[in-house]
Amino acid sequence: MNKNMVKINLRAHLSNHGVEEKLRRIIAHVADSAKYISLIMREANRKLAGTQNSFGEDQLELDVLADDILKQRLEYETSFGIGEFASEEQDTIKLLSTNGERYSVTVDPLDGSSLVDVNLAVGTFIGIHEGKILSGKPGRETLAAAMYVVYGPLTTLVYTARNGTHEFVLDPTGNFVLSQENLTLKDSGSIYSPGGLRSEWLPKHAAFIDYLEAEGYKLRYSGGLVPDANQIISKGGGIFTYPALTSARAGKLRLLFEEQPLALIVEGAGGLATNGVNDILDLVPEALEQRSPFYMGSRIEVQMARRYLTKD
Ligand code: AFP
Repeated sequence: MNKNMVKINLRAHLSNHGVEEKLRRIIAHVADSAKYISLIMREANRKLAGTQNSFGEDQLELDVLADDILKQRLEYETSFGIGEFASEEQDTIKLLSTNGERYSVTVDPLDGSSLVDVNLAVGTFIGIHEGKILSGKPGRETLAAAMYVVYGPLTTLVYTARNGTHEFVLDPTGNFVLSQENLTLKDSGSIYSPGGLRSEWLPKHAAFIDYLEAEGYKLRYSGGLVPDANQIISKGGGIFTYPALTSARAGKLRLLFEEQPLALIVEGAGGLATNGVNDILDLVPEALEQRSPFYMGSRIEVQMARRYLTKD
């Protein structure tokens, strides 16, 4: 960044974009929580907590801490109200306020926690919903904003409040400073990020990946959805896939916690996200544990995926 350029922090950006006041406050407070999470990551306690999350996965102490930091901030901060709160680390929806609040929040506090011990980038996903979390409506109608934070060599935050998709970097003074306004995916890119064991892919998905490889797409896969998706978005194109598997027909990734927030962000950047047939944002979340096959990235690759997956 040019030294003489005025730095725009997240709060100022939200105000300048006319984001509704309560929504603005929620985003700003989640960003503050992410700062603390990035600090505790530096203390590098990579031990298991000895507990399991609602999906039966072993939790790290960091998973539990990140979850507490987010939940406590949203529960006790009084400048806005949160109706419901759901976390990938807990098995039920918590009602944080009974005052008929406008927004509810879903969090995946530390996505990719199996990468913590090898010091690869990990992240946090947030979805901010109008009304209840399981409202019987598609994500497209209920998601007011979404964000993710990447804890890598830099801590970066990408958000959309349906006002484009924007990236901020946590600077040494503890401020999230605008680094890229209106991130935009090109119509197509040159990288692919294929999740799931190849031996468990179904034939139509395998044929699509063969196509990408024959076209010369380069493989980029870390095993962390936040950094893998962020790479596609930051490089301006390409495709991330986590398909249906022979052992798991709905794939691995969770609709509410990971896929719909990411879909809002990628659509805000001009890209697409689908389950192979329908847009991810057109799906109706019916349960916290709901999963779906997932294809996200630039338009041409995602449309091509859809063509392969719906071929007779
Ligand atoms: P962990 O949180 O257990 O590391 O899982 C991460 C994740 O949910 C998502 O971030 C990755 O894209 C995906 O799993 C990777 O799954 P594979 O290990 O099957 O590649």
